[in-house]
Amino acid sequence: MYQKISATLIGATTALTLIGTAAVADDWRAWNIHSDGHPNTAAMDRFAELVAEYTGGEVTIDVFHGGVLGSQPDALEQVQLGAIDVGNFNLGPIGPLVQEANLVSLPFIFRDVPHMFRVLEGEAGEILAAGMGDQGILPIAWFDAGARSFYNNTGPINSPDDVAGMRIRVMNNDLFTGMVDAMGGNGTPMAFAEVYQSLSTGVVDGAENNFPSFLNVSHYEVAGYYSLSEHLIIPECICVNTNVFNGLSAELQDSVRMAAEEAALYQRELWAIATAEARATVEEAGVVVNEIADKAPFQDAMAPVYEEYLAANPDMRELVEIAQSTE
Ligand code: GTR
Repeated sequence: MYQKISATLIGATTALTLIGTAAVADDWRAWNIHSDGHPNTAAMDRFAELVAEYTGGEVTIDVFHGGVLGSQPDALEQVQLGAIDVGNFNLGPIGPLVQEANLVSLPFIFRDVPHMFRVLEGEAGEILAAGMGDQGILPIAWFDAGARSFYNNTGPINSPDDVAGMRIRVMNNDLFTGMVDAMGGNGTPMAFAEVYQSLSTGVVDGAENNFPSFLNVSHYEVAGYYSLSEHLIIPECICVNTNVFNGLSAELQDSVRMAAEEAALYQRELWAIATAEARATVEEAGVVVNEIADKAPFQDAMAPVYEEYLAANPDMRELVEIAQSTE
């Protein structure tokens, strides 16, 4: 009799444990703005596979590609609210939500991509990540997004004067409108999905992006001049809703972080290849790509952007100094 009861009890406990385990399994909705053929799409698919594998299926991810869950600024708000759990985000549009994130959106703040990664891996990166986590958008890995350069349908840009008078689409962040305005142009914030049509109908004269995105969304078909200004080197993240992430056990958090870091290493490998390939493809298609012999006038033109920004956000001075003094 005793044996029978305890066997029943053990059975019940096991069943409860199983139910308990099933109940904590998390299904995440993931946002990705890119479509097939873009390295970040492959990296997000890899992230989802690795998360399922490393968590033994306790966390699963449905990745919605092509921005179908909404524009980037909208999707970021959805992450803050928890309606979207995770995504691959550019830090540019995070600036209006998280002051610290604007560090990486200051034009010419980084010397090159390796410098950007060194800053992210140091003290400035820690402060930035903490600021993002506090606002509900927790970065768990960093992607390479190369450098952004101007492209347009009028002619090559060699100096800030060539930007003067041009209407240039920028991502949603006052720093970017200020950047174009400081060259005498007209910075126009607009959702990524609207840029192709706006270029083709002349609503804007140009935009700015890296080679893989310029190719992937076919902007090269409607903007035949790409000028290597490399004015912004902005990282991207795999970012998770902070509460969703903190709600996981420590073990599951480690597994998800491990998956994100591995997916990011994969993304960086793909990125280098995709950048070279995309440049070759658009050049073959007839896009005129020009180097800019002297970028100093562009950097000089940014002095008022920094002055105005730091006057309005004095708390950011220290972070900017840490980044600039990072070797
Ligand atoms: C891409 C970036 C996207 C988006 C886009 C844009 O390079 O990967 O997240 O920010 O640029 O210009 O809106």
